Amino acid sequence: MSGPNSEYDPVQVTPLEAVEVDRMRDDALAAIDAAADLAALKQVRQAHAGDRSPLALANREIGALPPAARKEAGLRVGQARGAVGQALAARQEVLEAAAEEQMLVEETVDVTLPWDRQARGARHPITTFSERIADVFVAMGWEVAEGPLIEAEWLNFDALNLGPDHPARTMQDTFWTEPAEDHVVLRTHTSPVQARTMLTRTPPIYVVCPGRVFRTDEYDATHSPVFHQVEGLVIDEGITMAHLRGSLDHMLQALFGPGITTRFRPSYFPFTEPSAEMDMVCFVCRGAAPAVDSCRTCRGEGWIELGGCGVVNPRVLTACGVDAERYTGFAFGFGIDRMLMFRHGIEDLRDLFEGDVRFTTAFGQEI
Ligand code: FA5
Repeated sequence: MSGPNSEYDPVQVTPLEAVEVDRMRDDALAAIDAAADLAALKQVRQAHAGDRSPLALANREIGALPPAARKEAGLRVGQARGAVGQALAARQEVLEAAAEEQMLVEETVDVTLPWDRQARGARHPITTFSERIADVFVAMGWEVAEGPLIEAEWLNFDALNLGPDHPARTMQDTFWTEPAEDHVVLRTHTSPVQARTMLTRTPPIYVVCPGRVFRTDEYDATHSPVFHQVEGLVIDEGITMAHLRGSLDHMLQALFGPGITTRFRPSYFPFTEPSAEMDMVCFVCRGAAPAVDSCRTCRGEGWIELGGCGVVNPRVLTACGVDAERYTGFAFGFGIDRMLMFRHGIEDLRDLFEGDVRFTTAFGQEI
């Protein structure tokens, strides 16, 4: 017969013996110490502090002890688990700091290394400004029209009331292609797009056409043999010079800011009658320059010349198949490069074409 039950039976609760609990704690502390990185520490945490770790299992045994033995065993296991928890937290901190330091070393960028990045291009200011102009009209419901750069002589001149012997043909010095019998030119203005549009569409017509044009002009600070114009054409019933003025005032205010006023000066173009040169008040001195004689933008004029415009000549309407009894229209053709020069205070037109990065960086070109 066995003897009476003692209050504490070490055979049944081996995991709770002091030596055993100390061993579990020391095993855990050694494993924590040995964990070389955060991933290893995660595994150690699982093995020595997780739900199925020896200390957790020992903790569960406490409930099975006689009440008098629970306190001492609970204290022992609790202290051991506390020591493991603290060691884990301390090791976690050390390993996190080490990982961060290593990341900083690995990801260091040596800013003194030679630079080998390919420069990214940017769109040319003439392109972006042309699109901006077109956008102003598109927002009013106009369409963008296009035509070829190499154009039939008839569309560049004859259809626009510039017959072969018309003296105004010499106003635009022309590049002719060979053989001459083909009667093909590099378009001298964007106005042939007017003719093409009228020949292919029926009114009402509201189109804007930015594009490249060519003339045998000298290359200097205000002229280039290759430059850009924007053409506008409206054909509808009851169109007058007032509509022309309103449309252009709107365009200029959208591009140069509110309060920009305009003026017409009498002029002559065979394809418009009456014709005018349009000026806008200098957007820098607002017309004060003649009095103060100091504005670099308008060179003391107070006004900036933009280009030609007028009411479409009925002869042009007829040549292009539009009923001149029923419809009237207006047209304009402005130099985009010159407008851009004024807008940005560019003193020499050649800066726009020569690709000097000191110039183009100001317009977003990256180097
Ligand atoms: C014309 O070309 C007419 N087709 C404009 C027009 C259209 C009038 C519709 C009426 C109705 P002009 O030759 O003046 O007009 O040229 C217009 C603008 O182009 C000029 O005001 C100027 O800003 C610009 N321009 C002319 N030649 C050059 C050049 N070589 N380099 C840079 N810009 C130029």
